[in-house]
Formats: sequence, C-alpha cells, structure tokens
Amino acid sequence: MAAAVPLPLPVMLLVAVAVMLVGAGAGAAGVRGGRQRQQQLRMGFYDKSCPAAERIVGDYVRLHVRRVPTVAPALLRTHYHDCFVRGCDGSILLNSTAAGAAEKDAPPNLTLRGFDLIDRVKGLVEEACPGVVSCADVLALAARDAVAAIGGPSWRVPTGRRDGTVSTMQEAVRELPSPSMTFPQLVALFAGKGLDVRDLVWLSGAHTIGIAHCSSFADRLYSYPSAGNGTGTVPPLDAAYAANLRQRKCRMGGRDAAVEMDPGSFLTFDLGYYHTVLKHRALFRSDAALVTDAAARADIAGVVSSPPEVFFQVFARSMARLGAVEVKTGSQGEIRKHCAVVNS
Ligand code: HEM
Ligand SMILES: *[C@@H]1O[C@H](CO)[C@@H](O)[C@H](O)[C@H]1NC(C)=O
Ligand SMILES: *[C@@H]1O[C@H](CO)[C@@H](O)[C@H](O)[C@H]1NC(C)=O
Ligand SMILES: CC(=O)N[C@H]1CO[C@H](CO)[C@@H](O)[C@@H]1O
Repeated sequence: MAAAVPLPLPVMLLVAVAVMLVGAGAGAAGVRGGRQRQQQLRMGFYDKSCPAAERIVGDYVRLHVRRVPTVAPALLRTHYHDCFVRGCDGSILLNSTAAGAAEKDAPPNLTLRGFDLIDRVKGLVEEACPGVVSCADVLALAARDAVAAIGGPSWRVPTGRRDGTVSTMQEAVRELPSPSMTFPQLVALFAGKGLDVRDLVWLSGAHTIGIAHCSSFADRLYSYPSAGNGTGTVPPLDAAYAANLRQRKCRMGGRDAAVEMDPGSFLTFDLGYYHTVLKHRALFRSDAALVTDAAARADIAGVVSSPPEVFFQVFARSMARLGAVEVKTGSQGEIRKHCAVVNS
C-alpha cells in the first residue's frame, strides 16, 4: 500500500475499501520500515505446527467476553502496551522478579487487566502443542478476537512473533504515551514506533471502549485546564462535564473511581469516542489533542459522518500495523512456557 504518501481521507478510504474487495483484508502489508521483520510474520504461521491454536484462543476468549465483556478493552489495551515497549513480544506479560520490576508494574500499567486470562489460554494452547505458540501471538490473537466478540472490527493477525525475555518498569514509563501529552508529543512517540499520524488518530479510537480511573485525567479536573502553546493549545474538558465528574463520579470514589470513556456505550465499538472528542468530553488531554491538528480534525470529521464500517476499516488497518511493531521472529527470543516467566 502507498502508505508513505499522505492521502486525503476519502482517497485513503477508497484504497482501504478496494483492498477489502480484492479479498486481501486490512492487511499488515503497509507496515513501513518493518519490511524484513514483516516478511516473517505470516497468516496461519501455526497451521502445521499447531493447527488448533487460533481456534483455542478464539473459543476461550469468546466464552469469557460473553461472561465478562470488560475483558475486551482490557485485552486490547494490554496488546497495545505490549507493542509499545520492546515491540509486540509478550514482555508486558512477564512478572517482576527479584532482579527488578517488570513493565506490568509500571504506573501506566497498573490498571491493565486480563493477565490471568492470557495465562489460562496459553495453558490450553500448551496442552495442545507444548512450546510452539508464543505468548506474544496469543495476546495479539486474543485482543483481536475479544474486540470482534463485542461486535467491533476484526483485523488480520499474521503470526510468528517470538517472546522477549526482558521487561523493565523504567522502559514502560519511558515508551508509553502519557494521557497529558500534546499532539506533537504523541506524534513523535508514535513515529518512534513506525506509526504515523493517522495510526495515532484511529488507534486512539480504541477509547470508544473501556474505562479510565479518575487519577488518569485528574489534571483536567482540578488544574491546568488547558495545555500547550498557540495553535497547539489543548482545549479544556467541557466545563459542565468536568463539573459533573468533579462533583459526582470522581468525588465519591476519589482517584480510584472508574469512568466510562464513551459514556453510555463503553462496551460498544462505535463512533461515540470521536463524538466525545469533538464535544470536548473525551477524558484525556491526549484525546482532546487530536482536534488541535487541522488534518486530524478533518479526518475525524470525515469518519464521524460516515458509516461505522469506515472507522472499522481504518482501525483494523492501523491495528495490523501496531501488531507488527518491532516484532521478534525466527530464532530471536523464545517461546515462553508460562507467559509470566521467562524459560529457565
Ligand atoms: C494515544 C496515546 C494513548 C494514551 C495517552 C492512552 C492512555 C490511556 C489511559 C490513561 C487509559 C485509562 C487507564 C486507567 O485509568 O485505568 C487508557 C485506557 C484504554 N486505552 Fe488508551 N491510551 C492511548 C492509546 C491507546 C491505544 C493505541 C489503544 C489500543 C489500540 C488504547 C486502548 C485503550 C483501552 C481499550 C482502554 C480501556 C482499558 C480498560 O477498560 O481496562 N489506548 N488509555
Ligand atoms: C505472576 O504474578 C501474579 C500476581 O502477582 C501471580 O498470581 C502469578 O502466580 C505469578 N505467576 C508466576 C508464573 O509466577
Ligand atoms: C509553552 O511555551 C513556553 C515558552 O516557549 C514553554 O516554557 C512551555 O513549556 C510551553 N508549554 C507547553 C505546555 O508546551
Ligand atoms: C492508578 C494507580 O494504580 N496508580 C499507581 C501507579 O503506581 C504508583 C507507583 O507504583 C502507585 O503509587 C499509584 O497508586
């Protein structure tokens, strides 16, 4: 795909639709700079070595998402965090050890959930084919299947990722975007992962599902109502909405209270998030920052005035790109036996 040339949104959408029509799906072929690595991830990597793997993951995830739908946002976020620190190598799943604190225990990660589920489904996969399927692939597949199970988009997950053996809290703090970042800061962080402005805009759409704790956006409730300089100034949270959060949700439960990011449809993958962004009701400064860029704002306006399938398409395409960030393949890393510990 001609991903290197910035295309106007309608053209990009036509391209995306055309790709769908020829049956290639929202593939990962457009991952820039990851060409050699990308060649080694492939669809159905386990078709011969563990033909049941993808079905085991899918069945288990669908069963649990039906019972506990909030697992879907948790898995999606965990996969994203995994990919942003040391690439999608399952390092987010490692427990801290006597030698040091792991990514899991970094402040931005403390609210991640879904580790147990991954450990259990990996256990089932290990029973079927010991030592074959990586934790990184289990997480990538589980995130995709969980989002699809709540009626969200699906995307192609080529497999063959290998598991990393290193996970440090310090790196997670450094690599992960903070909710108080401005647009240029976010763009720079994403660029460092080979992801472009549109990936930032569409992947942020993941906030159409899930919850946030008041501590994550307290900066916008109690002080610094706006941030940035000149045209980059991030607009404050809608005053009435902020007052409501201050006086109710975030008052009763304090910093640990959880708020739906897309109120009323926080388990439905829809356009609600972008509507909250446009109404200045998105919780994080990093969400509000998206409309401080004229091109990003125009892209968002285009998507909210289109059928949800259009958002699904662009989200799926960016997810495929995210899932290929700095992956380890071939003989790199290992296939962990337990996702929480490196092999001895
Ligand atoms: C652009 C930079 C991003 C920032 C600054 C950011 C920040 C955050 C924060 C602070 C939370 C709330 C955590 C809490 O208080 O419990 C959150 C939740 C969430 N984020 Fe992001 N995020 C970003 C991008 C993404 C991306 C790319 C994805 C996935 C593709 C994603 C998926 C989610 C999901 C699904 C939740 C809800 C989790 C749950 O309900 O357990 N985020 N994000
Ligand atoms: C990893 O840590 C969790 C939570 O502390 C614990 O329940 C689990 O048993 C640990 N896993 C391993 C394999 O040590
Ligand atoms: C705004 O600009 C001033 C001076 O250039 C700088 O000190 C300050 O950190 C900037 N604020 C933000 C939020 O970027
Ligand atoms: C929301 C949350 O759990 N925040 C915690 C993040 O991590 C720091 C230090 O590890 C804790 O002090 C916070 O309470």
